[in-house]
Amino acid sequence: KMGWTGSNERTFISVKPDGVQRRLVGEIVHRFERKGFKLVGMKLLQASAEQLREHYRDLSEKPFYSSLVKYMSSGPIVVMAWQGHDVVKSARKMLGETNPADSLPGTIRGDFCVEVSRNVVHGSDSVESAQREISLWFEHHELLCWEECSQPWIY
Ligand code: RTP
Repeated sequence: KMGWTGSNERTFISVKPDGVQRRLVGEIVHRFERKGFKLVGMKLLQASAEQLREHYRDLSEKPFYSSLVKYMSSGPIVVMAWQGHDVVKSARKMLGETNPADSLPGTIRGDFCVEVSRNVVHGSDSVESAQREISLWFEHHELLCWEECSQPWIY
């Protein structure tokens, strides 16, 4: 079997308002680039409460649902689609645990935050969630399926 099996998998990553305000966008993008994943979609936007209620619809019964929607709409977020082998699972590892206090140093949450209610970054928890979330935040034409060029760009 080839090493490229499953390399078309995609996940949805977002830098939450606290991450944008703390200038962590570059740091987070850098980690995914260094890991070897491919950026296939990215934009800065102000999410509406309506979009966020849909994004977090599985959590609608949770006591923190409305404060979560308020937090996520409190400033711009960066939404991204990343592609690569087992990217959903790897990204969750790179993010750390939902609660930063349980996140190991070396993970994004382990390195940059302390509270579950300000945990800097979101990542899809399954391939199915990733597909749902990517189609919720991106138009089809905003996702680019690009290949490494055979031209020698680096000289
Ligand atoms: P995310 O969706 O942001 O990647 O987080 P997750 O799957 O690790 O965690 P989930 O349970 O889906 O929760 C979504 C986000 O809700 C906030 N949260 N607050 N007890 C609380 O106050 C609480 N629990 C969760 C966090 O921002 C969490 O990332």
